[in-house]
Amino acid sequence: MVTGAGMTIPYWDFIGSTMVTNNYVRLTPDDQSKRGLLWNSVPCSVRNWELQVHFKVHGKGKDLYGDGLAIWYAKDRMIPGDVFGNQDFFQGLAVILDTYSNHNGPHNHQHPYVSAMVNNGSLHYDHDRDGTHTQLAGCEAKFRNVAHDTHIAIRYENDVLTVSTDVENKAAWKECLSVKGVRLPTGYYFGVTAANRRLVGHPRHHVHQIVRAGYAGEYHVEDPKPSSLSGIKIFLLMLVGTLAVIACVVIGIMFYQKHQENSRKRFY
Ligand SMILES: [Ca+2]
Repeated sequence: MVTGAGMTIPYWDFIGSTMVTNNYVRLTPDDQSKRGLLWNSVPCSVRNWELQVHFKVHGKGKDLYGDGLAIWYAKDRMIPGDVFGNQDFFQGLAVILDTYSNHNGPHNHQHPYVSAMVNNGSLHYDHDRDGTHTQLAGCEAKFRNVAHDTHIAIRYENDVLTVSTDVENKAAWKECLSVKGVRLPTGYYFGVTAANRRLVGHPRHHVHQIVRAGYAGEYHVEDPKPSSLSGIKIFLLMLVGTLAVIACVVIGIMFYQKHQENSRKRFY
């Protein structure tokens, strides 16, 4: 797999057809057989979080197909594969934005379709059935080839997974799915991947912005990380405090010397 092109982004890695520009990350161009991967390099250490992704799926003409894109919270990162650019049999969460109706199995929804899937590494994502039998829940969302901005928010709080979209240019979140009892560990990585595998219709998949909010005060009790984290925090605070005191003393001495100099000057 080739390394992506363009600028670097701190704490993000990318491979495949991914290209980074000033304004967006292009995961796939409008060509066949492309896949692009973008992964954060810092594992998520908080129990509760929200990820908002501002994205665009667009291309020439009205009949867009492609595969679509997926937003990940997964154990392994940067492994290309057939699940919207990422490896199959993944461990973690996938929120899939499927733009192509493979439609070989019974389901009664339209595409584009947003769905969530949690996997412990044993489940295969079945494109032929559009992932229907492995999904937790899903909803239709018309995010394809629209002129306005499109957003998705994935919120994971107290084992409740909620996915909302803002794709109708109303500047308001619309709940797509909400599932209780979803167990996800800390220490996994966030990523966004996309793929164009079809013979016809290859949309460009762009990511414009990714915003993550964590709720640092809400660690689970059994999570051992907070103590070491707060230890580092205390050390850093002490370091900053010490540096501030040293800076004050140095500035004080300089001010005093300057003052002495000035008062001496007055006598001549
Ligand atoms: Ca599909």
